[in-house]
Parts: sequence; structure tokens; C-alpha cells
Amino acid sequence: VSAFPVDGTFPTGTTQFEKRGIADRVPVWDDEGICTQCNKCVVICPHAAIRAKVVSNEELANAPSTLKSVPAKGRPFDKETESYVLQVAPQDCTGCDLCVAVCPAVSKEDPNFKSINMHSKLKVEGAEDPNWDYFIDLPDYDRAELNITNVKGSQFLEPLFEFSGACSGCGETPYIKLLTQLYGDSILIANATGCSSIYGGNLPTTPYKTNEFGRGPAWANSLFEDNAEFGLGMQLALSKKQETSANLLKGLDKEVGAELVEAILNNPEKTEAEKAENFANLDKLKAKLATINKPEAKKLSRLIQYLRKKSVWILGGDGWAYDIGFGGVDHVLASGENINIMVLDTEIYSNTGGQMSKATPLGASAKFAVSGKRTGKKSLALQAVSYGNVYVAQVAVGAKDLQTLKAIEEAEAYDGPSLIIAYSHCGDHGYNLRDGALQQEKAVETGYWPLFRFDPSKPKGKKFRLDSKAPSKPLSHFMYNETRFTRVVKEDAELGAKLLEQAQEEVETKWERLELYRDM
Ligand SMILES: Cc1ncc(C[n+]2csc(CCOP(=O)(O)OP(=O)(O)O)c2C)c(N)n1
Ligand code: SF4
Ligand code: SF4
Ligand code: SF4
Repeated sequence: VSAFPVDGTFPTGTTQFEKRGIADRVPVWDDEGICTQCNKCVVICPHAAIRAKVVSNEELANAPSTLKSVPAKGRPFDKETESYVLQVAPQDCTGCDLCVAVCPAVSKEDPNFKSINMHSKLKVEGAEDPNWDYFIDLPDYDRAELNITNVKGSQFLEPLFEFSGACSGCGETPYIKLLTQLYGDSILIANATGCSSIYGGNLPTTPYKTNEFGRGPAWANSLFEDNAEFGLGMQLALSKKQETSANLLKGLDKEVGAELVEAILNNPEKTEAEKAENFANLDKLKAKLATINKPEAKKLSRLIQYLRKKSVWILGGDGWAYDIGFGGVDHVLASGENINIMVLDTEIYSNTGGQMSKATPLGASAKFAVSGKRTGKKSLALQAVSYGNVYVAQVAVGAKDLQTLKAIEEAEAYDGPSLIIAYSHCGDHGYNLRDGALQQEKAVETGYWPLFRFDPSKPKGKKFRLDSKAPSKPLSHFMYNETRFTRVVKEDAELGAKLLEQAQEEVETKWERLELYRDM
């Protein structure tokens, strides 16, 4: 039996040592000339195995000759002195092909050739392994300089969730990765049991890691049924510690100096620059506290990390959020606390083999609904909207990555409870997940998965924003590419046709209902 530390902590950033090398084929950045540097391949990668950096040209002076780079495009980069590099980690890539599928840069001469293309790993790893080793040690761009309100800029941020053991092509992990890129050094994660707790804490390794300053997400998994309450407890403890540390600091005003005290207490940490300033001030405070011989100073030294803006994110699947943990989710939403919930909605209990949940749509076959579910999916999002003071977003990163990014940023900024329902394709849906992002696009086009955001902090008439257009394609365009929907058609064509008709009707009714929210 291994010796576990008494407080339940374990080393982080350990998946990087696994080097599972499970892919037969891996992507290679073949044509840097046609690459638009959009970073769409980076955001969709479930395993953080393809990354982009912008570095000064000098940094590349000793790079392997096979490491490609191009002048960096767009703000804030200097194309004369800085280069854009895109690199795959061949031994961490799972070969899902999602990055190639989303790449918009197609060769004019050959429509089957893109900026990145899949190759036999055996043939390319000789060059690409050393390329990755060099690339990963290159410095990350200054966070405070990047424009992280667009997808491209956000993808230069270091992911603090990488190389998880999730299935190849998983639709859940890109959301978690993005969350850690944006706020990884300032968040606490409460994780419901489900796929995300298994690939999130697949001991002895974990995909969560810290940045070069030793800061990263604090993560814990309690149970399946109590995760929202678990996260609320984290939030209450966090608020108390923040309050206690602020009071201690105010009490040491004279010893510390009013200017530093004010600078720390009044820093909203809304931007990366403000965050960096607070880190610098806390370093100064730490040094000062060491010279003050008072019990309050000693106590504050232990609590100094709470003089920070931190947030709690509660993560889990639909089985947790719609069904078994729903009471807790509802309780947290009703609490008014400044807390965030993200539901990774695969529309089934994925981790235990695909059982039906209240998120399973009409007509889909799942365990306990093998011949097609006969009732519709509940709208957890609209239930939450009914509170009026909850920020709510329904997103699909494969369909509209910018909307997902905005939703996460708005949820984090909103001073109250937030709920993001994130469409997550899953191997249990029954198709090659290479097409996961394409299916998400179809889900949005057909009205199966409308995209919207409800922000109570916006003025009347501007609170509800529909981010997708009215359904423009029949539902079958989306549904009939997935075995979960075609199974019933194969078994009983008449029943299949009836369920499709009902599902189509449901889509139209749901869209009409959403349009009513527009004026809110
Ligand atoms: C009270 C309880 N019931 C059942 C389980 C078994 N269990 C663990 S994970 C899971 C499914 C999780 O499904 P979901 O919340 O949709 O997350 P996903 O795996 O799809 O990400 C189940 C049923 C459990 N751990 N606790
Ligand atoms: S093939 Fe899949 S795992 Fe590999 S880099 Fe592309 S998206 Fe990531
Ligand atoms: S998706 Fe294609 S065009 Fe965009 S950064 Fe990746 S390789 Fe370049
Ligand atoms: S079962 Fe589905 S949700 Fe779970 S890791 Fe695999 S693809 Fe992701």
C-alpha cells in the first residue's frame, strides 16, 4: 500500500510523465504558409496535445531544424521580431483527428491537404518528439499583453489541465482546459463523480498542474450526489478566509503601511495586469509580515493567499446536474452566492456506460431507454433563467468557440451564481468523434442545441442574447449521423419516424419559446 499524505493532497502535473503514445496517426503542421494562426485546432484539442506559442526570434536560434515557425500575425505581436509556432506532442496526442477536422486552412491545390494533416506517428515522431521537447520549454507570452477576449489570444495561455486519460476525441475536456487557461491560477474546483472526476483525478496521476509560479487549480471530488453542496461549502469557507485576512490586514495598517494595505484591498483583479500587480504587492506584504512581531502578523502570513480574488467552479456531468445532484444544483443557484457551475452535458451518464438522464433527448437510445426515449430533455438552463438573478449560458465549443469563451468570462465576472451548460460530444453517441465539432455545428444549425446567454447584470431588454440563428436545417441532418438516434429507426422504422417528427416539433416549440425571451 502506498503512503498517502494525511491531508489528501497528491503531486500535480503528473500526466506529462505518462507519455502513453497511443496514437497510430498524429497531426503535423505541414504548411505553415497557409495557417491563419486562428488557434482553432488548439482550443478543440481534448488533450492539450497541440499548442501554439509566440516567441521572440532569438528564442528559436537553437531550435531543431525541423521546428517550423512563421512571423506572428496580429496584435500585440511584432511580425519582424516574433514568431508563431504550432506544435504537437506525438506521445500525448490520442490521434482523434479533431484538430485537423476544424482547421479552416485548406490548400488551394489540394482540397484534402490542410495546414495540419494526420501522418503515421512512426514516420514523424523522430522529428516531432524533439520538436515538442524544445517547444514546451519555450517561454509563454506575457499574459497581461495578450488579448484573451478572442479565441486566438486565449489559446496562448498555458493550459493547467493536460494529457488526461479521457477517451480520444472527448467533448468534455476542451471546456475544462479552457477554464484552466483563463483562471487556473485562481480557482477551486469541486468535481462531481463522473468522467470528469475519473480523468481529473486518475491517481497516481492527475492532469491538473501548476504554472511556473506554483499556482494552479485546487481540485477535489467528493461524491456524485453532493457536488454542488460540496462546492458551496468551499465557497463559504473561501469567503470567510478572505474576510478574516482582509480584517487582519486592516488591523495591521500602521505596521504594513496604509498605501500597500489600500493597494491590496482595493485591487479588483479584473485584468491580468491587476492580478500581476496584486501578486507583486503580496510578495511585498509577505516580506513585511516577517518583520512584524505580532500574532496577527503570523496569522496573516498563513492566510495571505486569501487576499486574492478567487472563485469556485463546480463541475460535473448531466447525470449529476439534471438528476442525482439536481437538488444541490438548485440550492446553489438559489443561494445568491458568487459561484459558478459548469455542466458537461453528454446527455447520458457516460462514465457508467451511457444510462439515460433527464438530459437525454427525445428519440435517443440509451440504457433504460433502449428503444428511444419517449419524453423530452428538460431545459436546466431555462429553469435557472427563471430565478432572474442567475447568469446562464448554453454553449457548444465545437460550434462557436468564441461564444463559449465569452460565456466563461462573463460567468466568472458575474457577481452571483452562474450556470453554463456545455454540449459535450461523447463516444457513447455512436459515431467517429473526429466529427465531434461538425456534429456540434449541425446541432446548432438544426436548432437541436440553441446557443444563448442570459446576463442579469445587463440592462432590461439586453439580458437575453440568442447566439445562434433560427433553425435552418431539418433535425435529421444532425440526428441521423449518430447511432444513439438511428438505432430505433433500424429496429422499428415507423416508431423512428414518429419520434423524429415529435422531436422536430419540439425543436420548433423550443425555438419559439426562446424568441420570447429576447426582449427580457
Ligand atoms: C449516488 C451514486 N449513484 C451512482 C454512482 C455511480 N456513478 C458514478 S459516475 C456515474 C455517472 C456520471 O454521469 P454524469 O453525471 O452524466 O457524468 P459523465 O460521466 O457523463 O461525465 C454514476 C452513475 C455514484 N457514484 N453515486
Ligand atoms: S489529434 Fe486529437 S489529441 Fe491529437 S493533437 Fe489533434 S485534437 Fe489533440
Ligand atoms: S486550425 Fe489550422 S489555420 Fe488555425 S492555427 Fe491550427 S493549423 Fe493554423
Ligand atoms: S465516455 Fe464520453 S465523456 Fe467520458 S471520457 Fe469518454 S468521450 Fe469523454
